[in-house]
Amino acid sequence: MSQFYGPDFDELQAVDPEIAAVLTDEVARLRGGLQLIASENLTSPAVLAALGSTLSNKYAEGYPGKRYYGGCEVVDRAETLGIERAKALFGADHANLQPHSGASANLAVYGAFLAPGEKVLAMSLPHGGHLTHGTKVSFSGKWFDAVHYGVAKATEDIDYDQVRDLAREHRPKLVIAGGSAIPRLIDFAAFREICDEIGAIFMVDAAHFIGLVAGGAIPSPVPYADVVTFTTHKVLRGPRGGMLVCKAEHAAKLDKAVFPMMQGGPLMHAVAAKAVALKEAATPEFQAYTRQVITNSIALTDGLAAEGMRPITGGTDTHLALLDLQGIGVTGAEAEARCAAASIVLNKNAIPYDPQPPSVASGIRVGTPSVTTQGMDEAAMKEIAGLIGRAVRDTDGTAAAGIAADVSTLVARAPAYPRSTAH
Ligand code: DSN
Repeated sequence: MSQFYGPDFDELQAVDPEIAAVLTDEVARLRGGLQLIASENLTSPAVLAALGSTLSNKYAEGYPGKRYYGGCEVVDRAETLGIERAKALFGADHANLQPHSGASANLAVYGAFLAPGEKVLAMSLPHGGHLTHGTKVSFSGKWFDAVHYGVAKATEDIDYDQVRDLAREHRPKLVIAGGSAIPRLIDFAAFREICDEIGAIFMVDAAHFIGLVAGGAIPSPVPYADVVTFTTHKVLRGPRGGMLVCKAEHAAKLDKAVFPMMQGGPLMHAVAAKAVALKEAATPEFQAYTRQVITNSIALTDGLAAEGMRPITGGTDTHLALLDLQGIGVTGAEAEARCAAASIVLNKNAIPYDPQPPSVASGIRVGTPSVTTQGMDEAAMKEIAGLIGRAVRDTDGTAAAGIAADVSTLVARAPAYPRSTAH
């Protein structure tokens, strides 16, 4: 018998059938529809096993070999393996696997380098940035003085002239590149040059695309940035959580900012699961996966353009695309709801210079991490584009059931979690 005391679904069903039903229903939901949220993925059974383990029990405040609790010698091995794997995978001097989320990792960077009230320059949320990059509703905008750059109207891509002008004018202490709706590659060298000119710390929030970097499918920000923060659950396909890698000179400062400045005890089951994901990400299979994610993303974007949806920036270089639906007279909110009715899960998204409020939005965001994990290819992307095209035009809901049936046929060919018995 195995020494491992891990997930036992029968036990959960006996103790708490209501929550057991939530778990099986969620697997059924994942298997029954198309998951096109750009920030989601289907993490592996090995990662899930580490997550559902007794490592969840252990208090381990501190870092490997320097804990504030006894009994950490076993969990230390998981964190040390994870740190070494991250350093090797990303070619980084230092890694911290403890941030509970991407937002926590970003909070730690602010804490390490800025005093309250100091200036940060980052991409504006409506142009593709992130809540934690200085929006007024987040700690980052409440406690720090945020200045925002955006995209140029003509190209819909980052306006590097504006970044440089704002940097010279405001002389921020921290400059952030990255966001949650940027379909194109970012010119990290240009940001580095701007930061060097004004003596700013350069942070890349690579949450969305770090998996593509891990797989070697796109260039890495690590050689350019002082610190790279990210989540581990997007293209990277690990557990829900955060991480950061940084230059050696910032290691001690950032470690102290993660713990004890911003967080208490690390979630050691999550740290172990991140280590598993980092091992999986170092394989040739994962590298091929990341290349296919982009191939699929381009195919899906082309297919959606053929359906009358305008790709922001004219296309994509990454796992995600942003589509402007104004040309077909549909709002992002309508598109999201109509697709949901047809078992297609995606999100409405503001487009640059959007005339609609964010709750309505003129666009949708789609991503290919999950469907690519399921093994779908470019031909499937063309089918998906056609299904989305039908769904968004379904003004009265009469077509939803038929589209959902076609979705069901498509996903049956490449199901999520094929070994699951949930149905
Ligand atoms: N909410 C994430 C996303 O969907 O991109 C970013 O935090």
